[in-house]
Amino acid sequence: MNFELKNAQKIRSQNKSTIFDKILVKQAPADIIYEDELCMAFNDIHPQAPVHFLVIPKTKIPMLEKVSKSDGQILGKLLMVAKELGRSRAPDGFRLVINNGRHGCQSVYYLHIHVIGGRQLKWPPT
Ligand code: D5M
Repeated sequence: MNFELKNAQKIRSQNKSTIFDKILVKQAPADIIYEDELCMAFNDIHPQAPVHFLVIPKTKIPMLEKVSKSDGQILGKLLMVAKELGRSRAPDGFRLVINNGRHGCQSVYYLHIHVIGGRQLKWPPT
């Protein structure tokens, strides 16, 4: 069982501060590849492919199922940034993943889009 799967099995408070809260305010190190007033992208510490980075909003949302109608604009923004960075870093194609909750294998309760590429990916994901 890998680190993320093990972590995803733990029951946790969705309001607790996460490592991504700390990365956002530069209290924890990260390999930041993009930042603007609404979002940030940084390389995943446990990459699953040659290209594997995360895109997060600057306003905290713990998980996808907690988004509300008013979050539509930031969700669109995250997708646009993921698309732009994905296209330039993995020109042969890439995949976006949002893990949600325990069965979704979410280990960090701060909404993030995984962007994975740089090799042939398989389908279906298990
Ligand atoms: O994915 C959470 C992801 O976050 C997982 O792929 C590892 C990554 N992670 C955890 N800590 C860090 C730091 N400090 N820097 C960069 N990446 C990190 P999930 O979808 O919640 O399972």
